[in-house]
This record gives sequence, structure tokens and C-alpha cells, in this order.
Amino acid sequence: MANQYKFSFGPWNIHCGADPFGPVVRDELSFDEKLTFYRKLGFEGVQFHDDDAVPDLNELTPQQVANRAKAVKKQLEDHGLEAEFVAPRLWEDPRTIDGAYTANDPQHREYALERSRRTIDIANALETDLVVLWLAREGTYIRESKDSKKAVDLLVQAINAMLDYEPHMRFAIEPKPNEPMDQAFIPTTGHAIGLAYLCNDPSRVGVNIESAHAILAGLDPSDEMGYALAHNKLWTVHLNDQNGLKFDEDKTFGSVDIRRAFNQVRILETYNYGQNGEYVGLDVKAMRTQKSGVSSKHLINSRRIFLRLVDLVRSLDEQHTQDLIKQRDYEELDFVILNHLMGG
Ligand code: 3MF
Ligand code: MG
Repeated sequence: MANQYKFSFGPWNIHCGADPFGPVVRDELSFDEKLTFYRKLGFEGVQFHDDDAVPDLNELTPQQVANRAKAVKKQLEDHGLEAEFVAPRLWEDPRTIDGAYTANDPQHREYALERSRRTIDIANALETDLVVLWLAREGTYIRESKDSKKAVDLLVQAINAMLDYEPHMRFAIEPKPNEPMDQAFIPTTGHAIGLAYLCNDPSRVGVNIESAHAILAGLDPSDEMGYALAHNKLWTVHLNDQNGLKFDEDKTFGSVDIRRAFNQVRILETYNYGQNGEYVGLDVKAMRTQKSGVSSKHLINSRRIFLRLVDLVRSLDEQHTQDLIKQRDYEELDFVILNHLMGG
């Protein structure tokens, strides 16, 4: 049976184009307006930051947070959508300036944990069993400011506390080597999976692999996916593209290196990614130059490119490929792949 893929994105992927050097350039859409886009664009899963679901949650009691999240669950149902995951937004509060779970101030670490408990409550109310941990500020601007051995111990303690808090929840770490930090403590898939095995219930700790994050670490995203698949820990993906080592660009999937994108789709397809309900998540950003009204093309195009690449994976002459591997004729294999990608 050929794989059927389900697609997801987060409300932050429809945005008004502000960057660190300039203000918004497009109309801001409300959360409810954004929800109307999903089905139209071919998506059924919504990825959430905790405060995408419950704005200003720090001002609310845990019961109020859960009640508001339940109302969002109803909103999703009205649109024929489901929540894929919820992620704690641990990088904007003054108490996470020096990191969240690895902050040097114990009160700030306690804030991060309490906030994460609310994230888990929201995930329960939205009826998803997946929390994504993008460890945005768990790292350093200068090496001497934190102890990297202690940082790993603190991350394990924090994840253990979350595992204890909700015995059904799974946690997918989203590694990224830099930005906003100079050096992140969990920069790659290998680091994330190593961390998973240090936790009390490794079967509930996996990864979310983002193409651009792997590229920023100088790695091939499809190899990172293969590594996670070998550990049964690839629970979601953030597909996009990245043009070299610069700021995190979140470009349309395949737009920089179509062969690199092909190989990501190929490994997902080969190992039946999605068979346990995993989504194809697209963490892409529209260019600042795009006008209001046409600012969701990056999403529709990323999905189209993914599906075109699925067709190319399926139509590749596997027998021929295997014969060339047997003969060790990798020059010819190189040509066969390029020719296939060029429609040959
Ligand atoms: C940063 C990211 C984040 C995460 C998101 C969900 C804003 O580079 O990729 O997107 O994906 O926070 O975990
Ligand atoms: Mg991401």
C-alpha cells in the first residue's frame, strides 16, 4: 500500500513579514482566520505553541488554561482539523533570557517547568499526545557562562519531570545548532537521541527533525532522518530549505537543493513514515516581499513539491539503481538521479 501523507503547519507559518530589521509588511490575521486556510491548502494538522492555543496563559489559572484550550479543541473540530503537537514557548519571557531548563537562576528554571506543565495540560485538552521541545535558549553566548555537563543533567531532570507529570505524553526534541544562541547544548539529532536515552522513559522521548536546522549543523537532513528512524524516534518533521550557513531561513521545501529534498522524501517513503500517524510538518516562512492575499504560497508550494518528489521517488527505477550499486558505478548512479530529477 502506497503511503498516504498528512500535512501540518503552525499558525506562525502565516505571518506578517516582520524581521529583526523591519516592521510588519502584511495584514495580521487572527487565529480563527488562519484556521480557515488549512483545509483549503491541503493541510489537516495544526502545530501549536502553547500560547497560540491560549494567549497570555501566564495570567491564567491552570483550570482557566485548560478550559480555554478545550474551546480551541472545539474550534479545530469545526474546521475539520486536529492538533498535531503543542510546544512550550520558552524563549520570550524575561524569566527565560538566560535559558529555560538550563537557566543559571533556579527560580527561572522552576518557571520553565511550570510553564511546561501548562503546555502539557493544553496538549491534553487538544487531545494530542505529542509535545515538541525546541530548546531555543538552552545554550550559551559565551562558553564560560554555563557548565555544559550540568546543562545536560538539568535537561534530563526537566524532561523527567515532564514525563512524570503526564504518563501518556511523548516529547519530541527539535535540535538546532545555533540561533538565537551562539552554541546550543542539543545541536543535532544524535545529541537529542542521546538525551532521550538518559531520561527515565526513553520510549517517550523522540525527535522533530527540521531540514534547515540539520543544514545549519553541516549535516544532511535525510541522514539525520535515517538516524532517528533507526531508533524509532522520528515522530514529526519540519521540512523546509536553507541556503548555506546564515540565519535560519525556513525557505520553501526543495527551493534551494531539490536533490537534498528528494533524499528526505525518499527516506521517509522507504520507511513508511506516517504509518503510525506521523505528520509531514512544514516549517516554512513566506518571503518579506510577498503581498497580503498571496502570502500562503510557501505552504501550498512546499506541499506540492513534497508530493511531486513522492512521485519521483516512486518512479525511480529501483532495479537499475540496485544494479549500479552492485557494480559500484556511482558516477552512473549520480547521473541517473540527476536525470530523473530533471524529468529524464
Ligand atoms: C525555530 C523553529 C521553531 C520551532 C517551533 C516549534 C518557530 O527555528 O523551528 O519555529 O519549530 O517553536 O517547536
Ligand atoms: Mg521548526
